[in-house]
Amino acid sequence: PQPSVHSEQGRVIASLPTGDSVEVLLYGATVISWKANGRENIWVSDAAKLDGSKPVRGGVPIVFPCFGPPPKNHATSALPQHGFARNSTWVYLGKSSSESGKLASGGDDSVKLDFGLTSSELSEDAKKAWGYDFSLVYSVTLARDGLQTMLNVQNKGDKALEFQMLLHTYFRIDDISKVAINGLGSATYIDKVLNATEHQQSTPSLQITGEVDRVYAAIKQDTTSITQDGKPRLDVTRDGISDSVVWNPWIEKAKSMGDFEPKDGYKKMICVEVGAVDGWTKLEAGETFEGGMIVKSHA
Ligand code: TA6
Repeated sequence: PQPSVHSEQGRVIASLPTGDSVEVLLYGATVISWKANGRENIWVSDAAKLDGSKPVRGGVPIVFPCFGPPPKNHATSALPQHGFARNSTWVYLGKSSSESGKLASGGDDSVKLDFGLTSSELSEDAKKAWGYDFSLVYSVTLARDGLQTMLNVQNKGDKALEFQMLLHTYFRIDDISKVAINGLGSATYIDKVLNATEHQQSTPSLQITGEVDRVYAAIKQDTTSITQDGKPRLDVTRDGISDSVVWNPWIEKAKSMGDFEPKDGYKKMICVEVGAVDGWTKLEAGETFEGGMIVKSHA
């Protein structure tokens, strides 16, 4: 049997003969579910808006062209936090087998879904706030026990542009107190909980025992692993990008977000986000960038 893909009320759902599946909202091209060996790997808040009224709290929001609150006196200054990609409606461009994907061997054990967003499809506000001519193609490849998402950015204009990008993934885990994040040992990071001071991670493994909001830059090892009870759970490999953010809002921040439900949901999620957020990536006229993640789910 072949993979199956169908679209319904603003979302595209793909599934494999194994039962693995992925669901993508056209709003933000936001992955809102990825099931592998019968288990949901993506956390979405019970109060997440899925109607396009605000970015999804959970899933894999696409951060572009700026990460966090935009800087002052910059081309992105008038944009909302994390830019416009996650609150724009994307176009489903179609499916293909994914010979090209690094993740899968193609054939009937994988399927690639493509989504597009160009400057002409932006809201008037976003166009006014960031007047560049660009084309984004976001590919979501579902394979057995694996998910790959890649963002392709093309500068379609005649002047250089610069951007940041990040896949803001909310992974679902059983119990945050039994989770460790490995592969970031000895990397330096900006700690946004300690007013953006720079630190070096001393231990090879990071446990989450309170609010964590760290931006790791230029990480040497390309894979960051999430373990549960000391066993491998999710391996996140960066492809074409070398920065990562680790975020858990913990109790107070979870309380302060109206669309974060249940309030103790911070115990069931961990954001391990991959991107290019340390400084800005510059694209000359006509140039293209591609970066993303390959995630493996362990049974
Ligand atoms: O990825 C971490 C972060 O930048 C945090 O600082 C927090 O702001 C989080 O993103 C969520 O941002 P949002 O705009 O989705 O509420």
